[in-house]
Amino acid sequence: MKTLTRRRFGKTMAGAAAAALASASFPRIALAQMPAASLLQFPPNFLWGCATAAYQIEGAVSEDGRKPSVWDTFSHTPGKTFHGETGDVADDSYHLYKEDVQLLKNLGVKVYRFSISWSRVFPDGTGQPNQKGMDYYQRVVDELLKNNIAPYITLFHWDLPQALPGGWQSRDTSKAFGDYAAYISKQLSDRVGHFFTTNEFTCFTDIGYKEGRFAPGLKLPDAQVNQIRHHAVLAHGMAVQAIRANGKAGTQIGLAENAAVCVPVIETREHIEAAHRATREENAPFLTAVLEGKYTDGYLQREGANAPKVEAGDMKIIGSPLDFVGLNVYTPEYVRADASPVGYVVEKRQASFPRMASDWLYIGPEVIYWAVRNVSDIWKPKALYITENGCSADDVITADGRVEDTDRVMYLRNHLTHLHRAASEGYPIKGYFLWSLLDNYEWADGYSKRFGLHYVDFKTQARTPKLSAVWYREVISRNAVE
Ligand code: GBH
Repeated sequence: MKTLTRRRFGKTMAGAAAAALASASFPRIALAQMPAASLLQFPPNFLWGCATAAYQIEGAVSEDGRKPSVWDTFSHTPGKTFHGETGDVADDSYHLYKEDVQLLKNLGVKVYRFSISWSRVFPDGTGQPNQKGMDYYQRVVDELLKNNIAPYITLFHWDLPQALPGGWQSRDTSKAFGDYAAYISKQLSDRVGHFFTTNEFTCFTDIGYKEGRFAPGLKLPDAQVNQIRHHAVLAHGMAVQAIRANGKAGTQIGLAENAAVCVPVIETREHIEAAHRATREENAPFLTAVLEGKYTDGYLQREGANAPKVEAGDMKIIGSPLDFVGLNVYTPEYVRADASPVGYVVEKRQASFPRMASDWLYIGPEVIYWAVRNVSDIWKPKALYITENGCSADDVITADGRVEDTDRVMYLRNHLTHLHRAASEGYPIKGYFLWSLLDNYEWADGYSKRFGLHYVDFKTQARTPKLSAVWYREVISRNAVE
């Protein structure tokens, strides 16, 4: 890998990465040597995958007619991101997508979740589509299908077209999102069977408009933030209806949500019930609204005069039936039963609670079991996917091109063990998308936090499989975790 220092390395890269994956530097244990009984076997046809997002990997931000999103503007504003880093180049996947598909193929994944940059396809957010932008996604889909990998598409992963007046403060943006979803589903649903509307409501509403740490970097009062949240869930519902009306019959629609995951402090009936109550209330503006078609009384009471203004018909749109729920799962909230009116308390985390390389990434592998179980018990979705799970680690590449990310392997192995519990108890969990295929632009953290199975040298764009990539390939080939 050392020799791959060219900016563009074309076909050699995929070959080199494949060779590194298979190389003697990570000797493989023959499957026959593994006592089958010690493996936690996943259901047949379980879908193993990886996830990425457009602004985090594509680069090519002004190419072929793409116009800025709010993240281009935000990242180019001094002081907003780590060292002022932007997604201008990122992983250059706009040009290197074929190599990236080979990385997926070498892992053996069956599914790949990626997002579309709205402003690549509609540079102004609405109006005329940009054919060249659309063509890129057609090429990516072609390449995936050619390699027997099913594309799962996220329509919105935070990169809102800058041109939309008022952004999510405007109800017109929800409508524009529906129109964009209609267009994409017409273009792609002949070959793409699964769509996610939005990714993680809280990150493009609260964090963007209330805390100001993500684009567009505003700090608005609660009443306005609640209205923004409402526009976001409304946009989701409008997109669901647009895809149903314009996509091929049978197209599967869901969303990818980082719901607050409430883990009972002790697995007893009272704490489990408290975790259920907490799950509904802690997710009231978002997942609960989407899955119930209403805001909880608790949310409306808590917000009082700041509650969102809801127009007739909105809640029905927001609650449009889904084919599946996607959950992005990272960090647990520990909940215990309590005699207060809400009936639960979210515990404060002790200072000693372990975490990965990102400050917020507390480690509690049972989070993935409870994510599936709480959502299933409360709302009985037809199907669930883990749409993201993974971690940052302080990866170091050795002179001979190895990344021994034993901490990431530990993190993933433990999470999959708990996911196995959910599958074996019969919850309808269909697949798992590991975040992420490769190191990428980690939003406000710039390139300082690495989440990939593949190490990316951002100067050369060389991709190197980490130990975790080799490990994940084993998981996939055995359909089991050890
Ligand atoms: C996901 O968010 C995103 O979907 C993905 O794009 C991202 O790369 C990945 O996880 C890893 O972060 O600034 O300390 O307040 C996960 C949920 C919510 C976690 C926002 C980080 C901000 C942390 N994220 N949060 S902090």
